[in-house]
Parts: sequence; structure tokens; C-alpha cells
Amino acid sequence: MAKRRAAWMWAAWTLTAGGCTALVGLDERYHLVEGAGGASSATGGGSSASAAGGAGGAGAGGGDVAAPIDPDMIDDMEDGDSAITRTGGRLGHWYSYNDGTGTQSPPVYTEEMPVGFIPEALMPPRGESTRAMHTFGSGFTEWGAGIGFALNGEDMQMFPYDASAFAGIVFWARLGDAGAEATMKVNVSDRVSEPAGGICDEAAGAGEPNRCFDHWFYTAHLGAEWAEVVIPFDELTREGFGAEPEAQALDRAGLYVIEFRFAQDQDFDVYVDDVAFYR
Ligand SMILES: [Ca+2]
Repeated sequence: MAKRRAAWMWAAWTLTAGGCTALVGLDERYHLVEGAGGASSATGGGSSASAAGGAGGAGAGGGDVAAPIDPDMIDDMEDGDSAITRTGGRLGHWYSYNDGTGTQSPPVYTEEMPVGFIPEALMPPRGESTRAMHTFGSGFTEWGAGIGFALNGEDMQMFPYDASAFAGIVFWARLGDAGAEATMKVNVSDRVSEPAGGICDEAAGAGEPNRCFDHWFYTAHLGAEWAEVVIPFDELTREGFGAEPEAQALDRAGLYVIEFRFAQDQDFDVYVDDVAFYR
């Protein structure tokens, strides 16, 4: 798993592709959701039915989930750069990571291949949204691949981010290719599962106690149309192979990364947009 740490090697990637943010539109959309009825609006997105329903939540009952209100946007990608929006005490960059056995776009950042991970222009746009993150790949045989970002750290540093004010994560996603796998794990790491938390042992291997990377996760189900995915922190679960296996819940006061993860032997092609916490 050390390979993913290569992502932290990159220096300040701040390629700006122009364009302005559309926060006003986003706020309007969310407020439509918050208000009575009228969830559709001109966003061009699909329904949010797949989000809250029983589709995901490995191990969770998948009961009704209230529409997110008061979202706090982590990154809407409209600025065209590889950084999450520097607000709310958050600081980090998007990265890709994989087991090295297949091919992924964008490739993992290395000094030999210093390719920045920047948003892709949407054709057509998703309502007010003109850019989103896009990754695709195949051929991974060991543990797979993914994309993600740190909430509070760049370069070689990672610090915990206090998300205790929030109830969960919300984002929009769709498949890029009808032949791609339609499920995606959404990982959230905390002080227990992230090496930087100082609790787990990064050197511990399979079958050994106190392993790292037993992140909290939710299995999202994706379709060809844009859909909102709502993930209450309460519905996250763990495999249970890592440190503090009896931990009952995500340590919201100390989050490190949010990642979108694809298993080995799984072809993937996914767009992710407008990632936010919600209260
Ligand atoms: Ca966007």
C-alpha cells in the first residue's frame, strides 16, 4: 500500500484552467432539495433515488435518508485545478493510486510521470457544473485502484480534519462507460485506519494485528446517468481486519482522506463531482 503514498510526493499542483465557480447555482440546487418538493431543477442530474435508497451501505439497512441540507462543498472542481477548495480548514489535492498491475487514467503521480490530476470538462455540462473528476482503468489484479484526496495535508504531510460538525458525505457520480463496473467503494480514513493517525501499524501485514488501511467504507451503486450519492457517516462500515477492530463508529474528529475505490479485476470508468460534507 505504500504506492499510494507517492501521491504525497507531488509539489503544489495548481494548474488553473480558468472558469469560474458556480457556487451560487449549487447553493440554489441544494436549497431546492432542502425545501419542500422541487428537487429536480435545471441541474441536468438524474434523480437522487439511487443515493439514499437501499443501494449502498454494505451491511447497513439502507433505510430512508433525509435529503442533505446545508452542504459544505469540499470541491466542485469548477476551478479546474487539482486542489480541493481551500475552505473550512481543508487543504489537499486529488490523486490516483493503484496496485501497479494495470493501467489507470490519470496515472499515479511519480517524479518520472508528473501528471497532475485535474478535472475534466463535461460534455455536456451537468447543469451548472462544467467540470468533474474522471478516472478509468483496467487490468488490476492485486488490490485494485482508486482516486481520492486528503482533507488536511499536502506534500508529505497529513493532519487530521475535524468533521464532527457533519453528518455525512454527498456527491454526484455517473459511469463513463456502460461496460464498466457499476459499484464503487467510498473510503473514509480516520485516526484508527490511517498511518498518520499513529494508532495502526503500517508495517503489519495480512493476518497480523493492528493493520492500517481498514478504512470505513460505503458501497455506492452507479448508473449511466448522474445521480446524487448520500452517505451518512452512520452507514459506514469496516472490514474489521485493522486496528481497533471493535471500533463502533468513524472517528469524525480525526478524518484524513476520502477515496473512491475499485476492487481488483474490476474495469472502472467513473465521473465524480461536487463532493461535499453535509450537516
Ligand atoms: Ca463540477
